[in-house]
Amino acid sequence: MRRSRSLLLSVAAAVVAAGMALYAVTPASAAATTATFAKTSDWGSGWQGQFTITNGGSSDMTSWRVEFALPSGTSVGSYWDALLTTSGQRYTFTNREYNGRVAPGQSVTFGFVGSGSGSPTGCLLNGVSCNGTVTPPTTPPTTPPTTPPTTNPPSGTTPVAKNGQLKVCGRQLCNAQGKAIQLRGMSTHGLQWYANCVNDSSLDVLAKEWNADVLRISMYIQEGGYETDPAGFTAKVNDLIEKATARGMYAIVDWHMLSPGDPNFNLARAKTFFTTIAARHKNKTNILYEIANEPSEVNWSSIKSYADQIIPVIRAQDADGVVLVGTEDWSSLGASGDGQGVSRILANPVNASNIMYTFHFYAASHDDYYLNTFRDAIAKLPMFVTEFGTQQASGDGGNNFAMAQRYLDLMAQNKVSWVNWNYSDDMRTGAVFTQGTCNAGAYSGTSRLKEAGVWVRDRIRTADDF
Ligand code: IDC
Repeated sequence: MRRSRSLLLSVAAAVVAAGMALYAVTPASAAATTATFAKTSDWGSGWQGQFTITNGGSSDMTSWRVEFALPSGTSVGSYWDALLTTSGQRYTFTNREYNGRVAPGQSVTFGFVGSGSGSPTGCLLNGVSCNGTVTPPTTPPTTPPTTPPTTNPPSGTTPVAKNGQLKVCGRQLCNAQGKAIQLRGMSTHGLQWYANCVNDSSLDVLAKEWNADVLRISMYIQEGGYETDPAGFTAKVNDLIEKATARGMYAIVDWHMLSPGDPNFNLARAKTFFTTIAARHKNKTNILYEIANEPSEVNWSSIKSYADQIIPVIRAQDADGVVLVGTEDWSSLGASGDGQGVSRILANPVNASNIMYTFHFYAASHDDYYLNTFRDAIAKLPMFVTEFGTQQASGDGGNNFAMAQRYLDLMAQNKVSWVNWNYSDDMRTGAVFTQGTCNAGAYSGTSRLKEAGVWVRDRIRTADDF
């Protein structure tokens, strides 16, 4: 009896020793796998929080579950990139089908909005302590050390100096004095491709020779955009905002989602991005937020739901910035679909004030049917044309200047602001500069402009009615 017991004990000791040896050769097992929490913004009565789950192990994690408690008076509202079950004050988040797998050394995040002032406690990741610190509420993100201090707009006669903070009044865009105004300007091409076309000298030309009122900063999310390098693209947008500001132009921060067409696909990214941008630039008077470039293959209620979630995130930082909301079927107000987009917006408008809806058109593709849809919308909704071209919807092919002029006349009569696509030297006809212009750094005058460039420059240069 004694003998077999001591045998058992020594077997047990060997197992423990083997286990420890195993642990020693693969040090990064459960102990280094963490779920860390941070409040990415806090507005007193609520906050936005994010968990980062990091696989410190040596094999793939195939699913995850994060559980924690919140004190009474604090609860979870909307959330993203996870599924949620609740039991009283206990919250259990599990992975979505697309983010359950986490390779060694990799991280995934999910986030949510908390109402109240408490923070998560008793966190468990897959049933084991999260091992991460629950960081205390942080102040909104501060300026990254690499970006220069924020710029003050010049005084004098620039568009921003004359008009100040814009506000939607009725269906119009109004300046700080309450006067309805029209802005006209240019959109960049995708910053992942043509950032070399937006620099101090090209923007001097845009502001001083073209007399542009507004620069649209077009940051793609997919196709090599934001999702590949959030910090890098955020820094680039910050830099271009400062450059527009220094020249007295308005800046539209264009969240250039395109494919997939459901803006909710990028909701978590949009929340992170717009929180950072709005916190940094909230004291400027020249920022407009375009939250969804071109939704497609998604119904209006999903676009509205996205807008209803992202606008409070922006407003928590920058209470008075005008927000521009994309519309059905590539911001065609549904004209590229069943044509009923305007009535669906009217029946179920975005739940916020100080917003406008967007319309995009390409004059060689979008004739009277689109123009009539747009005319109808102008009479009923606050509208902003954040993108148009004089050519086909591909941004290429022959120009239809006569059709484009009909749109411009309608917009002038109704003081609808517009932005043309695009201020780059891409090979397509819709890029204003001939190929090679940006490398040559020769933006001044008209010798480097394509036909569409000459045409739109003439129409941006005419006097403003501020
Ligand atoms: C086009 C660019 C083209 C690029 C393509 C892919 O001109 O170089 O390869 O995007 O994203 C839009 C979009 C805008 C399009 C533009 C022209 O908002 O991204 O740019 N367009 O096709 N909607 C209608 C037309």
